[in-house]
Amino acid sequence: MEAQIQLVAVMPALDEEGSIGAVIADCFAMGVDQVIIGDNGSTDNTAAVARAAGAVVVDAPVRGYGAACQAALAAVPPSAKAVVFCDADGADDLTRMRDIVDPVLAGCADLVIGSRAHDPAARRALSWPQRTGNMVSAILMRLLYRVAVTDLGPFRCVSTEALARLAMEDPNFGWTAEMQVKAYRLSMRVREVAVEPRERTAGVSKISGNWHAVFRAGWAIITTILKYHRCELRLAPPAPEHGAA
Ligand SMILES: Nc1nc2c(ncn2[C@@H]2O[C@H](COP(=O)(O)OP(=O)(O)O)[C@@H](O)[C@H]2O)c(=O)[nH]1
Ligand SMILES: [Mg+2]
Repeated sequence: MEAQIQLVAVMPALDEEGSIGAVIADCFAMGVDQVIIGDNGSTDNTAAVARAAGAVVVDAPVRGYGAACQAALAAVPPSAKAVVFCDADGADDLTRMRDIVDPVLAGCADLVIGSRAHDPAARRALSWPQRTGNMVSAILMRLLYRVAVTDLGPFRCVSTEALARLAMEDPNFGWTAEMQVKAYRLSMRVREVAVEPRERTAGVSKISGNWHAVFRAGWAIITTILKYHRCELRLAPPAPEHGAA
C-alpha cells in the first residue's frame, strides 16, 4: 500500500538487462519498499526484466543520467521519507544498504554517501578513469567546500525533505556532484560510509569504458563543482544560523 512506502530506491538504467533483476532483488531483500527505474530508451529487455523483478519503470524522455534520475523521482510517492540511489549494473555493494539508509530514516543525517575510496585493495574494482575522476573531484570539493569528502559515489541515500531543498537540476553526469556540493552549501548533515566497489556483473559500461563519455562525464562533474561554489542557490533557503546574534 502506498501509505507504507517509506524507502524508495531510484536507479538510472540504460541497457542493463543482464544485471538489473538481481540489483532490484537485492534492494527488496535489504528492506527497500519500492524500486523505481529511470529508463532512457534501453534497446534491450531492461524494462521487462525490471518490471518482472517488481520495479516501477519510468520512461525518461530526456537522455542523460540526471534526467533519468529526475524522471524516476517524479514517481516517488509522497509517503516516502528517503530515497536511496544506486546503479543498475551490480557495481554497488548493496549488503551495506542499511548503513547507508538507516541514519537518514532515523533523522540523524540528510545525505549519506557510500565512499569507494577507503579500502585501497577494493578500489581496484574501479576502472582507472573512475579512480582518477573521483580523486580529482574529491580534492576539488575538499578545497572549495572545506569538507572531508573522499568520493562522489552513486550509492547514496537522501531524505525526501533534503531532496526538495536541493532543487536538483543537472540532466547528466553532474548529478551526483550537484547533490553533494549543494548539500555542503546548505550546511546539511552529510556523512560518508565506506563501501566496497565491485565490477559490473554484466553488460558494458556507458561511461568509464568509452573515452568520449569519460571526458564528457569528467567535464560535467568538474564544471558542476565549480559552478555551485559561489552561485545563488535556486529555491534553496539559507542555512539556519545557529548561535547567530
Ligand atoms: N537512464 C540512463 N542511465 C544511464 C545513462 N548512462 C549511464 N546510465 C546508468 O548509470 C549507471 C552507471 O553507468 P555505467 O555505465 O556503469 O558507468 P560507469 O560505472 O562509470 O562505467 C548504470 O546503471 C547505467 O545503466 C543514461 O544516459 N541514461
Ligand atoms: Mg558502473
